[in-house]
Amino acid sequence: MNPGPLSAAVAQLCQRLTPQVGSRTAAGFAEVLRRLGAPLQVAVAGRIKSGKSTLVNALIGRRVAPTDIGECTRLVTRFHYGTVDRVEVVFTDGRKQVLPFDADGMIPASLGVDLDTVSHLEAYLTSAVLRDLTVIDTPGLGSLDAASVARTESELLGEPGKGADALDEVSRNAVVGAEAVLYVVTQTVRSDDRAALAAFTAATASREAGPVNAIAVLNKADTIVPETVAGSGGDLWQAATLLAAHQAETLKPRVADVLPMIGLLAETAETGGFTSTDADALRQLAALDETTRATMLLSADLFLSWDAPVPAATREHLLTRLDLHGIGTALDLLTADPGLTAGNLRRGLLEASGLAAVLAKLDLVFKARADGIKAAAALASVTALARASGDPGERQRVHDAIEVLLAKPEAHQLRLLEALTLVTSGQVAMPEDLAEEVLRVGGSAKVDEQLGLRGRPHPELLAYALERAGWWRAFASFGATPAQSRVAHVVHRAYFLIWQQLGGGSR
Ligand SMILES: Nc1nc2c(ncn2[C@@H]2O[C@H](COP(=O)(O)OP(=O)(O)O)[C@@H](O)[C@H]2O)c(=O)[nH]1
Ligand SMILES: [Mg+2]
Repeated sequence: MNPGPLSAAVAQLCQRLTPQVGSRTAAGFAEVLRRLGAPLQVAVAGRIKSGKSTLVNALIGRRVAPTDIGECTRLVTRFHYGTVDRVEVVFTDGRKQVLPFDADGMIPASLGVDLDTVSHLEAYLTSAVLRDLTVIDTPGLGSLDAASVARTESELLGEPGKGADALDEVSRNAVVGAEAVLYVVTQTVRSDDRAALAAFTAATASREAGPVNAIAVLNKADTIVPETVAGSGGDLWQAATLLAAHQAETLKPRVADVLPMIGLLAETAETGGFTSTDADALRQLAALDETTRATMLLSADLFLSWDAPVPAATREHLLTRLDLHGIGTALDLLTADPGLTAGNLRRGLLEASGLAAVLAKLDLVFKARADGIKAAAALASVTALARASGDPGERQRVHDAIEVLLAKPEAHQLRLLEALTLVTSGQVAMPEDLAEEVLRVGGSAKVDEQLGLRGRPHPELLAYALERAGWWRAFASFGATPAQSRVAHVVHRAYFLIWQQLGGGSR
């Protein structure tokens, strides 16, 4: 894992300071260094049963996280890259115990140990995605009843112990420890969805973790009734896209984007859950007359009970692996091309799942920004460690070192990320258009994207950078509250540095 220039600068700072601080702070620095060198930690968060574990399986290309029921769905599991597949139970006292996978190659749904003694699970798998990202599956923020939603929120807002239960505590720790969040929502973003997201952005921002970078998926797109979405023209994916765009508006600026997705199809297509037996059964169903097919697809009950040449157990299997919409998609693909191979049918289903767009977004938002995200999180931890040390001399030394680092032009990106966190977490209120601008400038390492002028000619970039630099300086001096002013100064300097980088000011 290549840490990148910003992470390297913070790592150097930690190493240089280590001999000058007490042993507790030094131990903290060692942990910061370890995290700087590790892949970006992405927590998959969202309400219970929104499809988090299903999505985790699709991402890592293996059906290894139990979904739906079982005690492991109530635990945090960290998925790391490892050359030998292995799962460990980590107990609250630090003990570890290797866990065998079950017969299907999954983490067993039941552990056979007292859950109260378990901290979390660690899984090591040879999955390409895990080389760049450590994926953290969480039990879920928010529960089915309002009371536990309120509990979760108070937990997240940093009032542990106040009616909090152990489950929410572990979720919170996982998210607080994460450097980025993939938030799973379904159909309507409820107010508690939004509140939970706001709460954990605030929690992570005010704690040691630094800025939270979040994108969201609108999962279970297959359960949307397109007729209920104005402008969809009765098309499911169009309806899902419209709903996702609407939710992106609602969740902005905490979430960079919301992408529609059918996690179940992605999981089935990506994890070997779709076999040639399944393909054969679907082929038989596709050969049925139009009316019979349409009738069977009306409901799960009809699909299972209608008179047809496919055994009930196979139908049951198809239903759990694809659900009705997925079966319908497969039948359409087979009707269009009856000679479709099982492999191509699987690819067709994968395409219909929306996973490709999610992976591309992950790449763009998380992997490309991993250096900045990790460096800012590390810097926030270093600051917090120094603050907690109780030794004023030590605190001053760390503070001074950070100031020196942040004064360098190449480290301004870190200040910008800090400012971004203040704005996205709501700690500094900004008018929406300005918040968006901060997000844009701080959200990319590419100059044209920072300026919102992708692919535009150089003179245009140069002129715009200068204009915005001037605007933000004026805002910092005249239009802003003191908190806004601090952010504005940082944004002003960011534009100024962009302008310089583009050759402005040189002859
Ligand atoms: N129809 C449909 N079901 C899904 C989808 N994604 C997940 N599920 C199902 O929703 C249930 C809960 O999923 P799970 O991943 O365990 O949710 P978690 O509690 O958020 O981890 C499981 O039965 C999944 O098969 C989807 O996109 N469409
Ligand atoms: Mg789960």
